[in-house]
Amino acid sequence: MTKKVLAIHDISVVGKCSLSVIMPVISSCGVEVCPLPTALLSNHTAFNEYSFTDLSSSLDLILEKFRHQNFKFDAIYVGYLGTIFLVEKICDLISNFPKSKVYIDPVMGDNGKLYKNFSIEYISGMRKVIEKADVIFPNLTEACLLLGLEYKEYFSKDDIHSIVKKLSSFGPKLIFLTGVKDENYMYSYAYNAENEDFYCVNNLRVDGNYYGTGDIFASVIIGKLETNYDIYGALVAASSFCYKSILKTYNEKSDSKFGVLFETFLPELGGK
Ligand code: PXL
Repeated sequence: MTKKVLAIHDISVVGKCSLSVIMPVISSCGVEVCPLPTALLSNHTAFNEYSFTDLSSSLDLILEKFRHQNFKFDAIYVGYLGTIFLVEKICDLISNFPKSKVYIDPVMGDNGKLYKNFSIEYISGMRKVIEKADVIFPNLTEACLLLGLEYKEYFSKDDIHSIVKKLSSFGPKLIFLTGVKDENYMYSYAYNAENEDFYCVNNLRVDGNYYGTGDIFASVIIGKLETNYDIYGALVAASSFCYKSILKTYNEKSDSKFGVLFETFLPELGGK
């Protein structure tokens, strides 16, 4: 049976990220997405201005109908929330679906910096949210923020091993870590706390900042895990899909602020 994922994220109209990439990517893996938008932005927050309309006031109404209709989801996927109110609310929401697998991307920052409008309070809120998760997808910046570690551009493989292990002590059994680099390569890691397996894949570094790729990476992983790929298979599929999209964006000199050129690769996700 086709799996169903409730995806709780913002919609940014311009600058492909969050629901605009999550929906096509997860769908292309052969998994149904039920989008629950938490906010409507003109564009993502890396542009020098943006509008932000908070949609969280509709959440209670939606949840009430979900309860009346007894709607069920195989999984819940939570990402960019943007307000501390929503961070607190999301813990309640998750507890309404005890049977769903919980995937959380603690979206807060990148390249060593918090995104605009995020505070220390938000970081502590996110530490509580990830306790509810089965699987998390921090990038290196978010991992450091969650653990209270100083961000460095380069970490050794042993450091990364200890970072993912510490993250799993918050509760999630499976950690996918992105945004790790050295001079030549970008690395993505997975750590399974249940058997302590630690996986790594790498791709050549491509110059530039590629917005929305964290959302695309997590979406491929979810699409693949929900269609019975193993952890390593999902990791390889996600990092290769992101790499191809980044390389096309670079080769075609497309402005990466507007997101990566992932669309033509969707059929390769091969959902049956
Ligand atoms: O891709 C993460 C993301 C999602 N949503 C919004 C963002 C960002 C990253 O900048 O600004 C609104």
